[in-house]
Amino acid sequence: MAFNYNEYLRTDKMPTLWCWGCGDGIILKSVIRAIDSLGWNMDDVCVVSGIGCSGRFSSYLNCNTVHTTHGRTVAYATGIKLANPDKHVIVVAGDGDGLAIGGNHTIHGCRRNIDLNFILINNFIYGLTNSQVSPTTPKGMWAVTTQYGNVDPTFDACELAKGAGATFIARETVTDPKKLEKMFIKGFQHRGFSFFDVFSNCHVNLGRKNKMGEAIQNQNWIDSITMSKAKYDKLPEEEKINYFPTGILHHVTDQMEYCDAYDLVIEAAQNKKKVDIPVQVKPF
Ligand SMILES: Cc1ncc(C[n+]2csc(CCOP(=O)(O)OP(=O)(O)O)c2C)c(N)n1
Repeated sequence: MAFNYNEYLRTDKMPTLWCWGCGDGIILKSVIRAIDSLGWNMDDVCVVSGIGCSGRFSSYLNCNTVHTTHGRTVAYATGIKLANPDKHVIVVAGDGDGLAIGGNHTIHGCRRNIDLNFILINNFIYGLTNSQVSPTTPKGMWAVTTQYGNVDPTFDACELAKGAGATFIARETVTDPKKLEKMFIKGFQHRGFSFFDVFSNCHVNLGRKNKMGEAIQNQNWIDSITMSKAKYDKLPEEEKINYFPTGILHHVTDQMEYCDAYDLVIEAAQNKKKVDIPVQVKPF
């Protein structure tokens, strides 16, 4: 029997505002399929998104949703999770939203290891506002704010998340929705900060002037810069600069989750004692 997406969607909001061929719809479907596989009740799910094409994500899912201010998803989601620790909180942010204006919040969400599912929709550009350069726009590419070519180096969002202390980190792309779905199923079950770097195509605003103006050309480019972690690990060091590894990149389960840590603080405050946890000088 065909999968019934409508059960999970606000069908009155269809069609979406996303451009034809946009990868964001693939991510939406993969998230729905993961929620369905896990048997989550939509009343127990809260989706928090920022501003951007990616920000529209929360409008389309028929669950508790908050469409927050640009770059502030993690701050809102932290409050929501602390007040409702038994709910599943999914955060959706673009590369501008989550790494530029909201980069600070993203770092601190990772550091606290709060049980959020943070989906970075990484399309390498500010999509909604028409092609401003983002922290993941590759060096050398055109953007409306880098008309002569972007000279700013980019960075690996997963490495940032790892350095900041996220305990589940994975990357997949919209060109393989099955892998995307599997990644979400695995990461959604992790208790702690799950960071998903999802490469999506924005052939309209990134592709237009960068010789990949069709969805398929932009997706082929995404395929050309990614490979499985197993293959990536075997590459000579000097070749690694051309590729991003995909799959589960980091997963640790021995770090305390933030709602649990906060419970200790509440208990300590009630007993008028200092919280009883060992001193730890590095994240892990
Ligand atoms: C405080 C603030 N600054 C700037 C904007 C304008 N703005 C809206 S969306 C956006 C960038 C969106 O890019 P990204 O986060 O990469 O998401 P995408 O649209 O590509 O999904 C900007 C700069 C805003 N809404 N609020």
